[in-house]
This record gives sequence, C-alpha cells and structure tokens, in this order.
Amino acid sequence: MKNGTHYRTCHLCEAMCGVAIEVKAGKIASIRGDNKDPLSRGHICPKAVALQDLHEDPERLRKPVRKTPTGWQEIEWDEAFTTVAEKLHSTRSTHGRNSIGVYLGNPNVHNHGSLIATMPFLRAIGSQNRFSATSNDQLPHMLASLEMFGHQVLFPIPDIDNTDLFICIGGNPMASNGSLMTVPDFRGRLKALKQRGGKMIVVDPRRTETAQLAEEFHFIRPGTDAFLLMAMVNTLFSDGLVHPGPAEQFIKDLGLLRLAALPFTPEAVAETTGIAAASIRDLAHQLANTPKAALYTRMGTSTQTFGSIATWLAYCLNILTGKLDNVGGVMFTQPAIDLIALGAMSGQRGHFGKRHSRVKGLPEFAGEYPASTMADEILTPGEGQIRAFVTVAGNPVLSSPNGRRLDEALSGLDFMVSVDYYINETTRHADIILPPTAALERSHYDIVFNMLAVRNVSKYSEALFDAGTDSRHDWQILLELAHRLEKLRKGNKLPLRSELGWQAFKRVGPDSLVDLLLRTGPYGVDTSRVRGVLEPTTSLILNLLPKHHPLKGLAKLSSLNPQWKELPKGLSLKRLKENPSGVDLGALRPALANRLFTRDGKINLAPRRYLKDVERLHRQLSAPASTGELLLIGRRHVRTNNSWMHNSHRLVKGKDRCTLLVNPDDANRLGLQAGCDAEIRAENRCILLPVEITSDMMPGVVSIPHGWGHDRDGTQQTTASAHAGASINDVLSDQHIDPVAGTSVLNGQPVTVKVSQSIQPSTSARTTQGEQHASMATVEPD
Ligand SMILES: Nc1nc2c(c(=O)[nH]1)N[C@H]1C(S)=C(S)[C@@H](COP(=O)(O)OP(=O)(O)OC[C@H]3O[C@@H](n4cnc5c(=O)[nH]c(N)nc54)[C@H](O)[C@@H]3O)O[C@H]1N2
Ligand SMILES: Nc1nc2c(c(=O)[nH]1)N[C@H]1C(S)=C(S)[C@@H](COP(=O)(O)OP(=O)(O)OC[C@H]3O[C@@H](n4cnc5c(=O)[nH]c(N)nc54)[C@H](O)[C@@H]3O)O[C@H]1N2
Ligand code: SF4
Ligand SMILES: [Mo]
Repeated sequence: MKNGTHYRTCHLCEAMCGVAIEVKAGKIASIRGDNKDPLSRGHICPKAVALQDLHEDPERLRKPVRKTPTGWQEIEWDEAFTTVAEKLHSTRSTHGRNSIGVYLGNPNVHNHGSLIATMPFLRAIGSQNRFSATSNDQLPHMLASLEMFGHQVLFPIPDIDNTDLFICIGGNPMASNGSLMTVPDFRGRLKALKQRGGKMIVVDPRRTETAQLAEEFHFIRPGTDAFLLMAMVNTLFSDGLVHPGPAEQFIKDLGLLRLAALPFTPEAVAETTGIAAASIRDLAHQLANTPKAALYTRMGTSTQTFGSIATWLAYCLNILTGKLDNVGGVMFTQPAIDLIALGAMSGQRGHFGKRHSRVKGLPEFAGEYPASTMADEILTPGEGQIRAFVTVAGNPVLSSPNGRRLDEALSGLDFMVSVDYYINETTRHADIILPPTAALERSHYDIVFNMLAVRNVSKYSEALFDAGTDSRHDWQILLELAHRLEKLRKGNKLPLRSELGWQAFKRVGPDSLVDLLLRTGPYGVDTSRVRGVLEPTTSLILNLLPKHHPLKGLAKLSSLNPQWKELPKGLSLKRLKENPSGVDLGALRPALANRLFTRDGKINLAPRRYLKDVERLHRQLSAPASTGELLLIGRRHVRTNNSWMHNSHRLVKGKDRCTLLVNPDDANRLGLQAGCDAEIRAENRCILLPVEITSDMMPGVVSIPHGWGHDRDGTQQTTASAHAGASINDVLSDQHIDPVAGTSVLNGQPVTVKVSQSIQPSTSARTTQGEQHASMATVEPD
C-alpha cells in the first residue's frame, strides 16, 4: 500500500460519508471526513475510525476455518470450497432443493460485489427457503412501493435540503444517520432547514436525540402509528385539505381511501395513540399548509404490528397534500446506476405472495420468507425441512426475534456454512466459515444507497490495501460456490459454453459491470454531438414499440432518453477514478411521470391488501385498552452498527449502552433503581439488564437496543464479549408479525419488568464468564 491520503466511502451505514484515510508506513495513521465529498461535505460519525479497528482486528478471520472436536482449524480455500459444495449438493440430492436455507444479512447491501454475485449464487442453491434482514426492517416500505408505484425499490425520499417542514415518525436519524434516506450530516442539514425558517416535528415513544432538536415532539404509544396516520388522512378529507398537486393526474381510488379513514377521527384515536385530537388535527393542517414539507417514517413504524398500514398511509399523506414529486417534498432519485429502471426492464419490479412458507403459510416477498419463521422451517420435520444452512453477512441469532430458539435450531443442523469474517453468535454454529476480504481491501460502489440519497451523486473507491492472493472477496466466494454447485448438479462437467461463461464472470468481476452500467446509464455517454440523429431514432423507439419491449427499456435506460437530456453526462469508472471524492449529479428533481411502474400507470391509493387489514385496525380501536402492561421498543446509538461492531474497543468503551430505559413513574411503581439489574420477561424468554431511569421514555414504554448479547459460548470476539450486554431479541417473540407483509414486530411487544432477584453485580449476572466482563463501575468514562 502506497503512503498518502486515500479517499473512499464509509460503507458501515446508509449515510455514505466520504472519508480521507491517511496511510503512513503502510498503516492507517488517521481517518477524517472528506470535505470534498459532494454529499457528506466532511461529515463523519464516531464509527468511521472503527474502519481501522475492523481492518486491524486480529480476531477477524483471514482464512477459511473448519470446526473440529478440538476447536477451529484453518484450512485452504480449495478444500473449503470442495467440502461446502459437496455438503450442500448432497443435502439437496437427498432431501430436495428446499432443504437448504439461506439467510442474507445487511452488509450485503453495502457491497456491490455481493449484490452482483448473489443472484447466480441463489440460483445455484435453488432453494425457496430464503430469508434476509429485510423482514426485520424495511419490508413494509418495499411492499408499499410495489403496491402503489409498481416497483419494490422505488422509494420516495425526503428532499431534506429544500424542505421547510420535516415530520419524522419512528426514525432517529441523529443516531442512525438516516435510513431509506441517505443523509450524511443530518444535524448540519437540519440546521440549514431551521436557518431558512423551517421546522422539524418528531413523533416517537422516546424523546430521542432527534426529538431533542425538534420544535415539536409528541410521544406516541408503540404500535399505534396507523391510527395517528389514519386520523390525519381523515382530517385532510373532512377539512377540505386534499390537494395532490403533481400526483393528481396519476392517482386512483381516492374515494376508497376516504372511506377507509372515515371511522378514524382524531377524537376516536386520541386515547389509543396517546396524542390529543387537537394535536393530530394540527399535524395534518401543518403538513397540508406547508408547501415544502415531507413526512418520513422508518424502523419504529415499519417493524410493528400495523407496520404495513402505517407505511402505506405515510405514502398517502405525502401524496394527498401534494408533496410527492415536489421540490422540498418527497421525490424519486435518479441514480447513475438505475437499478429501478434496470429491474423493471428485466421484469424484476418485485413480487409478493407468489408462494407461502411450509410451516406457517406466510407469504414470500421478492422470493424471501419472513425471518421470524426461519426457526420453524429448521425445527419442524417433514418434506422441505431445512437441514443445511448458509448465512452470508448476517447474524440472525442476534438480529431476529426469539434468538434463543434460532440458536437451538442452528445447532441441530446437518451442515452450516457462513460467509463472514467473525466467529460470532450465528457463525459459531457453522461447520465451515469462509471469510471475505475486509472492506478496505476491496473496491466500493454504492449501488443501493445512491437510490436512497437526498442528492444524486456517484463515487467509486479503489481498494486501499492489497489482500494478497490467499484471500477472496465476497463475490469471488459466492461465484466459486455457485460454479461448483452447478457443476456437481450437472455430473461434474458443464457444457463448454456454460463453463466459459462462468470463467468469464469470475474474471470480469463487479467493477467492469459498474463501468458498463455507468456508461449505459442516464449520466453515461455524452451524445450531445450526435443528438441530431440519435434523438429522433430514440423517440421513434420510445413511441412505437410496445410497452414492455426490451429495446424500449434499453432506450429508456440510456443517456439517449430525452427525459434525461438535462442530466450531466460523461460518467464512467475512469471519470470516477479521476474524482475520488465523488461526482455531484445535482439535487433531486421531479420525475414522477417517468418513474411510475404500475401496469396502468396510476398510483394506487387503496390497495386491497391494506383495506383488508383496516378491519383489524378497526377492531383494535374498539378493543379495551390493556392496563399496566409495559411495551418494549428498540433503539440505536451512534456508536453501534447492528450486532457486529462491538469488537472495536473505541466504539464500546465508556458508559454501558445496553441498558433498559424506564420512565421514572414506571421505575417507582416497579421499585426499580438506576444501575440495578431488572429482569425483562415475556413468557419463558427472559434477560437481565441494568436500569437507566429517564423521563425521555413515554410512561408505559421501556427501551433496549438490539445487537447485543455477546456472552454466548464459542464466539471469538473478545472485546464484544467483555461488553456483552443482552439481546432484546432473546425477549421478543417470533410469533408476532405484521400479518400483511410478514414483518417481525420488533417494537411494541408487551413485557413484564421486575427487580432482578440476582445478587450478582449487574453485567456478570447474565454471563457465563463473569470474571472477564467489565462491570459498570470499572469501565472508563466516555
Ligand atoms: N448508529 C447506528 N446507525 C445505524 C444502525 C445502527 O445499528 N447503529 N443501523 C442501520 C440500519 S440497518 C437501519 S435499518 C437504520 C434504522 O434507522 P432508524 O429507523 O432511524 O432507526 P432507529 O434509531 O432504530 O429509530 C427507530 C425509532 O423508532 C422509535 N419507535 C419505536 N417504536 C415506535 C412506534 O411504535 N412508533 C413510532 N412512531 N416510533 C417508534 C424508536 O424509539 C426509535 O427512535 O439505521 C442504520 N444506521
Ligand atoms: N429487536 C430488533 N432487532 C433488529 C433491529 C431492531 O431495530 N430491533 N434491526 C433490524 C435491522 S434494521 C437489521 S438491518 C438487522 C441486521 O441484521 P443482520 O444483517 O442479520 O446482522 P448484522 O448485525 O448486520 O450482522 C452482520 C454480519 O455480517 C458480517 N459482515 C460484516 N461485513 C461483512 C462483509 O463485508 N462480508 C461478509 N460476508 N460478512 C460481513 C458481520 O461479521 C456479522 O456477522 O437487524 C434487525 N434486528
Ligand atoms: S454516519 Fe458514520 S458509519 Fe455512517 S457512513 Fe458516515 S461515517 Fe460511516
Ligand atoms: Mo436495517
């Protein structure tokens, strides 16, 4: 590695911050924000420096390991690939293709190589038993996008840099740095919003870091957002505030939406939500009467019992008030690699409910079943039972509800392989672990998060360190396994054409594909000089050919499309390499007419599957309020990243962050004292955590962050184990799902909390290795 400053994108969360990494004597000397990055403009969060910790972590696996009776043993790549391919192949031959389960975790989305290799890999596995973090996350957004706009990844993104009113419901961008809204430096952008006279409103059961910066804040009872949003829709209709503006000509079934919202007056939902009727009415009026406003919902509203309805209604509210496709409202992005248009062209707009899971009959979404039914599919005997399992960049034991049950399920498998570089709560169950290169050893292009960014940008980062020949990137691992599986299935010999195809794919790699997609995309080849000839031809293609003709799709996609005439051109990998801080492609622009993918070209405001679930919402409205029950919600901290960054000492040091937050009234009633352990229980699932008392919690609601619980035997993350915490997903039930989409209910499940009877000091009480674990009193201050 050459000394000097290397510019790249931090891949850890969705914010895509530009970092400047200074290397001296072959080692990282510093990591700073890159002021020249057009999106992040110098911002980074405390996690950026942990890129170094991750890179240098001696516990990060560099070579494949195999589990033996005496512990993990390093093996050569070829042996590892051979064993894995043979085991998976024999499982499939003996028990059928669905006997292999696959779980894809979150970091895949931050990895262009994995994204490109996943499809052939899944095809080679051939199983319908596929799962991912989606159903513990943004599934309701994807379903709403599919149902209303005709494409599962066409998300309306808040135009935060131009809006005057930002309504944030169930998201905490000050901690998470935004999600389904790539927004580095949320704080700076919010400051600018306020300087132009704008305001932010937050609705959340906790007065979060984001709420503390809001001009207006409302506590909401967990799981009741659908009632609030219904009442806002109701108010818009009853007070004559429905003015869809740019979307007017596209919408349909407005009347059905009005009827659905009819019973949900602000007065009817006030008690359920905990928000006064006048405030609800005022919220609807503010949204309607502020020309540049955006209503945004995230994790808190999607992973709850009415997550699907709530997300649908949030989309509707932006449309009814004319915010969709409006500057300062919510808009569709125009990314340089337009996966949305590409997907549509190849017939991949998304699908839902094409088949149902074996044990519980839950619907697939985009070919995946809900993660909460993974354990059912492994533990329940019968044809199609999962016997071998593959995880790629996932830690479902900590990230899926009822983690202990999944733990048990994974421990009983015939065979498991993990593509991962840590031996953690999930991968410790694997027979073989295949570790990919670390992030700084590979190139980076954000295919997904550019689709979600508040500004159109494009940036490519070269690998900073050479991983050497005895290493494999994720995409190489996935393609190698796919190739070998395919070969085994065909009796160890592929037809020459197919063999050559695999060889070429493995040689070309993802960067060439990125280059091709950039050049053929909307910002690609500059055709201005030959426009005179090309434009009429393109128009002809666009006007004459039938709607779904591939040539039409290709023309639409390319820089020739007249719709993209105004966009900057000349993007290619070469150009990006010349601009290592990234290229600015401009602010979000209205694009609705060209972005709708529904068959009839309309936005469906009242999809039937939501209307059906409104009956459940209605029943819930008249159900007697349960009293005395505590509802559990999650939270994120800026120094965490789901479950996998806790082996960085710099991120976990200081105050214990895995605590139970309790409102003072509840603490008093339950006799809980700050710093003492509480027992948090639901049925037979129970964890212990130290109590933190704060009036930032809504009375009747308690909060625990997810991604902790590193005290399980057999992991190899010493720092993480020394700051083990406990897993919220060891308390949450995997039986609670949003019945529309199948999303796990991670927020709003009832729990009981009491003083722990344990007399041991707080952290060691829940661990098996008490001596090694730092107690609250001894850790250094933040
Ligand atoms: N620092 C950090 N950043 C991250 C991550 C991380 O682990 N750490 N993870 C990344 C990932 S994978 C994602 S998906 C994003 C998520 O990004 P966000 O959605 O912003 O994530 P959270 O901080 O969990 O915010 C959810 C909010 O919903 C609130 N909430 C809970 N229940 C309800 C409810 O019923 N109604 C309402 N209205 N609110 C509710 C919670 O109190 C919380 O404030 O963050 C990403 N960024
Ligand atoms: N209760 C509760 N549960 C939640 C949430 C919540 O808010 N509350 N949030 C949910 C959300 S939004 C998400 S996205 C999920 C995340 O859930 P998962 O995706 O299952 O888990 P992560 O914690 O992101 O773990 C990522 C794994 O990938 C590995 N890894 C990291 N980088 C790479 C890489 O480049 N290549 C490979 N091959 N492996 C890599 C890490 O070592 C780790 O094992 O958790 C969900 N679970
Ligand atoms: S917010 Fe932090 S973790 Fe996320 S991309 Fe920026 S520096 Fe990386
Ligand atoms: Mo996520």
